Amino acid sequence: MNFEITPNHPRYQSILTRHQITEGYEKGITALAGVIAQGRGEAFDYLIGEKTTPSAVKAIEAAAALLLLARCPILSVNGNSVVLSAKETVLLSKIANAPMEVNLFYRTTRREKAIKKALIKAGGDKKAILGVGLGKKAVKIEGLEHARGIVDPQGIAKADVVFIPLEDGDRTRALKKMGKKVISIDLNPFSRTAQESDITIIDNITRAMPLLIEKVKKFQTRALSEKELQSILKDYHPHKSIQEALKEIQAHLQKSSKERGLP
Ligand code: PTJ
Repeated sequence: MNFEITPNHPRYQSILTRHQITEGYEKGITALAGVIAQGRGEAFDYLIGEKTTPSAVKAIEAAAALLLLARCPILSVNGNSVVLSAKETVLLSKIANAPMEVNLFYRTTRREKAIKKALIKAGGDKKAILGVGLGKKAVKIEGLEHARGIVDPQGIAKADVVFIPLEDGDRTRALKKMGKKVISIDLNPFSRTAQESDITIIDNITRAMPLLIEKVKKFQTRALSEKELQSILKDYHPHKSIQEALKEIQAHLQKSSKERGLP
């Protein structure tokens, strides 16, 4: 599909993102439902004000601390996250020493392979990409029917911390039931994923990933101790963070109404 738009277009970023998702669909990377998911995300991004809010920054800091404290972290990758953040996912995987696992809601062998290829193209090491062509090696997550519950025994199955950008609620709940800590990125503060994760980053993946990388690097450069990382985590409360995000949305809507002269 032809894509002709210049960065001076007022909706450049949004149109570029939409293009990445639809192009991802044409290449067999993104699921058709991923196009809808992006639209849903965008609607919430409008409400948030299309910026990373203070509560999201706090959640990102807590996520960076948890990733560094993890014994066995893993980054779950799906069709949407890879087209929007392949390079960042690969970089985060390298610096946080967390392999990537292709874990799909709409799983097909073709999509698994296409996503792996996109991660390799973005600089990913083949050996750090799990969850592809598992066959009989696959482990089932209890409580999730057919393909949705398939995980890699060397990846999500044995991880203690699972990073799940743009996930569906059932899988978040199932991972929690398995005793794992879950970090999610989701623009919708009302989604079950957002409500049930240990850390919920209510922000656009395109803004949150670079910030998360920056925080991980900062904590590593400062050589934060386990105790210091634990104290960052202790300062974060998932439900309080969601409440703050809702207040930020309210404040943004009130400000926007005022600016437009609405009562
Ligand atoms: O690639 P697959 O087969 O694993 O499928 C991926 C999708 C995303 C289609 C699948 O997991 C799905 O259907 O997810 P949901 O239930 O639509 O949830 C996706 C969530 O991500 C929604 O709550 C959206 O608001 C949110 N979201 C969408 N785009 C973004 C986003 N959050 C952050 N940044 C975005 N760009």
